[in-house]
Amino acid sequence: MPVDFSSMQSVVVLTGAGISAESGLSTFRLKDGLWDNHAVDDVATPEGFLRNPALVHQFYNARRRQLSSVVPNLAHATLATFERNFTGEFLLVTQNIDDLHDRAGSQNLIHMHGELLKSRCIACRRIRPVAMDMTPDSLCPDCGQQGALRPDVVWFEEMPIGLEQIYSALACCDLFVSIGTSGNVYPAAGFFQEARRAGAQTVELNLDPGEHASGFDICLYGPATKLVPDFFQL
Ligand code: BV8
Repeated sequence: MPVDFSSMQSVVVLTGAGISAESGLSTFRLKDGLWDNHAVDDVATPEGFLRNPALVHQFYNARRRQLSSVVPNLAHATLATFERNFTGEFLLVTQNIDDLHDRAGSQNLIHMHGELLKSRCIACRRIRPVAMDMTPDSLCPDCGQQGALRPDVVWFEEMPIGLEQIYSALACCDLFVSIGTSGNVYPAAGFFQEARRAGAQTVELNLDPGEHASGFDICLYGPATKLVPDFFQL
């Protein structure tokens, strides 16, 4: 179902784990997903990290190691190409902590749940690129503190990144496209309502209907590597 992009001034796209599925990265809530094999409270909360930092580091180390063996897929590439060609404002907000949008060339990109390839020191708060495994014995390269490094990701009950910029983009967008997310996690799951409130057309591109499918103007279902190029007419 083509959309007339020529009349559009501002497009906001939200992505979730589903856009990286065809690159070989696990999603969270589908069968055999990340949450099937790990208790969320144990690996994606500040309390879980305090309780057992070694387990949390193992969970993120395994996901970080996997990044070197996957590449962006056609859906990631399509969004980067569309952004280059689009004459209006384009913002890509991802819930994903992988680097596939970055490697595909997306520029105006917010990782609202943080990034797997960054570490944060609880002691000195410095954020740095990280490619190696971290353990509770890792030393902070800035302040030297042992055991203070954590993945620079947003866990449950922590404040997502870039919300002010995201909400101001949603308040004036003509089109909001949600790709590969189940719509289970807030505040991302509520972005489509903010866009609707601004009078935007809302679109869900997903393998199957998300939690809020009935709230979108256009819903198209199938694999992202087919839906996204078709929708963005590239
Ligand atoms: C917040 C860590 C306050 C990083 C994640 C009590 C206290 C505080 C907050 C809360 C609370 N109770 C509830 C909340 C809110 C809470 C929340 O939403 N809970 C839910 C469970 C009800 N949210 C928070 O805590 C957030 N912080 O609220 O701060 C605040 C906020 C605003 C203003 C003021 C204060 C923090 C949320 C971030 C949590 N961190 N992970 C990591 O390990 O990755 S959540 C985790 O879920 C990931 O980040 C992931 O990105 C996110 C969403 O999952 P999806 O990406 O949608 O993945 P999923 O598997 O679910 O779905 C995949 C979809 O893809 C499916 O629909 C499938 O059909 C589709 N698909 C599959 N294959 C394909 C495909 N589509 C297309 N093609 C394919 N091939």
